[in-house]
Amino acid sequence: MKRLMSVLKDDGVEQSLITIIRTILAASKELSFRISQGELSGVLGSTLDENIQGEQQKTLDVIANQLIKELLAEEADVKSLASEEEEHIVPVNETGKYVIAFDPLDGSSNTDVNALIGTIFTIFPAIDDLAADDWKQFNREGSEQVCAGYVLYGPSTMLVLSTGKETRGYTLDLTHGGYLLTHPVLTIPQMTNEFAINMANQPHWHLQTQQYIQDILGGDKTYNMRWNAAMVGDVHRILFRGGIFIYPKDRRPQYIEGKLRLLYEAFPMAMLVENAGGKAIDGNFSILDKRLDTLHQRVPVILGSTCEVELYKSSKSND
Ligand code: FBP
Repeated sequence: MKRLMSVLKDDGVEQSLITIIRTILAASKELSFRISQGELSGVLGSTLDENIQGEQQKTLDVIANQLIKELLAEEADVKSLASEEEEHIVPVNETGKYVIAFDPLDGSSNTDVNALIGTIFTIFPAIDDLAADDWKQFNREGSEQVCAGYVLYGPSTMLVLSTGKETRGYTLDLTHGGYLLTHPVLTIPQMTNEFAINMANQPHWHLQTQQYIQDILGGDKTYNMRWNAAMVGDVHRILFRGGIFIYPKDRRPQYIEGKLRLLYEAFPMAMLVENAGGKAIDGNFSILDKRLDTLHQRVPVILGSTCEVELYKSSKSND
């Protein structure tokens, strides 16, 4: 099986971008090992601190953030970093060619129950005439990403990555510690009967989501539901067998623009899904056409099998 580095070279990916991807994945291998050790490695539990989102930080959130930040800070071609666990952007090298944003540990509520968690990342070309500490390095449209990926820490550790062409899947080979190409081209089926949403939030939903769920559960077609409470887990399933993932905006004050963050959750997942033949919208508009206005901005996320996303989009919405 082909190794990741040779696939990236064959895909014509620039050496400095390959080096940055390799660095992120070096962190993921250490995280994969520590996560697999669970209680034995002291990575479980919570800290007493809250992150910028007002969420209690898990020990793994802090460990993953520190590890990825430290390794990327040693790379000459990194200009700036942004992370779910950092309030402000982190300047690295004024002459760096790329800026990287990441969710160091997605699915935090799963860490202590041995369920699916992951690391999500996205890479943009740096803006030369802006300083490394200028947040406008990330004031970008989703379509400007040159690389998006996630690592899923599950029964096996898997990487899903796109550098602008196909979305490919790799499995971490524990015998030699490298990622091997196991899924050369991931393609999302157009049709599906599987949906993922946190049904507990139904009382707070707007009409569009109420209508869509009512229509699919009340129609002739039989649907099934799945919810991993970790976006990486739900998107992974959709990339492999189709489905629709919905985290809509709702009436709760903290979620009037949805829960998930545009920069380091929605943008990279939208690129991976759309390069696998799926669709990603905010309820009406393409997520990749959106521009980031604030670093930790939230956005409604509806993504997956194209026909189903279109069905959601066409659901009655004016309430
Ligand atoms: P973080 O764990 O990175 O904060 O991500 C948010 C998230 O855990 C997503 O991965 C997941 O889809 C969603 O929140 C689960 O939300 P809920 O707890 O409402 O089901």
